[in-house]
Amino acid sequence: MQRISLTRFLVEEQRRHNTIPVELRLLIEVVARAQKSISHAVGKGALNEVLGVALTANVQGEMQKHLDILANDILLEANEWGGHLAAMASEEMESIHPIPNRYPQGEYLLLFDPLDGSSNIDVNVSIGTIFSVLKAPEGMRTPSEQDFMQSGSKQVAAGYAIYGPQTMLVLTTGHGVNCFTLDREMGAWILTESNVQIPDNAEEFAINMSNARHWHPPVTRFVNEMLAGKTGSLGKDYNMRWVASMVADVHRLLHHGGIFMYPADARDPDRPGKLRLMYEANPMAMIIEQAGGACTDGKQRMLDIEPTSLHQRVAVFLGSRGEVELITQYHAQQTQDGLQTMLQDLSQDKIEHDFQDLLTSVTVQAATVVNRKKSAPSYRR
Ligand code: AHM
Ligand code: MG
Repeated sequence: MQRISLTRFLVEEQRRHNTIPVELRLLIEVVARAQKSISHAVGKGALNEVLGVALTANVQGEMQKHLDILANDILLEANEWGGHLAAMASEEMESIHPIPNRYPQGEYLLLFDPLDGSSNIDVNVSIGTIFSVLKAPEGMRTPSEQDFMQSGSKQVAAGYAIYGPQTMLVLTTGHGVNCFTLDREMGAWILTESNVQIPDNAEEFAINMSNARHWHPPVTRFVNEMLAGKTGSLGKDYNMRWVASMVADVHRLLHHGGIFMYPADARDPDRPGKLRLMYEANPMAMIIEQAGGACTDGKQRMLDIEPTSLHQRVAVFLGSRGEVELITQYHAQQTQDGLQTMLQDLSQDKIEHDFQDLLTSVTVQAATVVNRKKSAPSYRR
């Protein structure tokens, strides 16, 4: 097998498509180097004394693990000095991290979830690092949160590293999806899968079933249809998997086909799902689309959503195109049905209202006639 390193791949990609300028290549290489260090720390586990809860909470109010913080620090440190970035944002930090003045400022913005699948850190189940790269807006001087408010379609690169039985890097720069495996002895990322395409024929779904009682009707309907198997309306037997690490669930369905769902539910109307648009949904959506799949929030294409805040949460439906289209259609149908009922109620109200008006006016007229009659002079015959 010819061994193509990450650097060689990126250089040749630039020659082919002209979409990876040197700064972007160097930036991706630095992120990939940081991911090697994180992989090393994760691999050491208890030997590194980094397992367990750190007794701090992140901006989302979730308990941080030692490794969450370590991974965050590794990424910050590795990316600060290279001169390719203007600022970074992380799921683990409240506000953005501009590049300190002592280093040159570059033209890119980097976003990351340093260690996704936190609940699996201490139990030796696959976890990962997700990242997304945006171009800083033209003319930007001091980076602010506002500069990050760009839809996912503006991403120039996205990827994740998965720390599992093998450590792998899955990357897109807008021309397909490629996977690299970490050669641990050599310390090198080697291209092991080119142009990954998500199979159309989905037979797996991933969702946290314990939330079923809170789901909205379109999700309940869709999951019930999948559970009905061959004899149901979808005519297929589906298998279910839930690792509770998005990277692991997405990595599996990228290869097997299927649909991953983390829907919004009825518990808290102000919380549209659990996952974050900027650190999880957008980079995964870019990867999935580049692999021929689809990703929506149930209503619209994920990559078209205009973000309003850095830590914004969003419902996620991603995977094989057919399944994602179906659940999105069910959401649209629910909205349509809701509107129709509203219209019906409205027109019912209107009929009642008009009838009341009519009744009032008839009563008034009748009263006038009666009064007129009463007040009319009575003639003796
Ligand atoms: P995290 O970024 O704090 O690890 O949370 C995100 C993770 C995803 O990887 C995974 O899909 C989901 O949370 C699992 O959630 P749950 O524990 O509700 O099943
Ligand atoms: Mg996460």
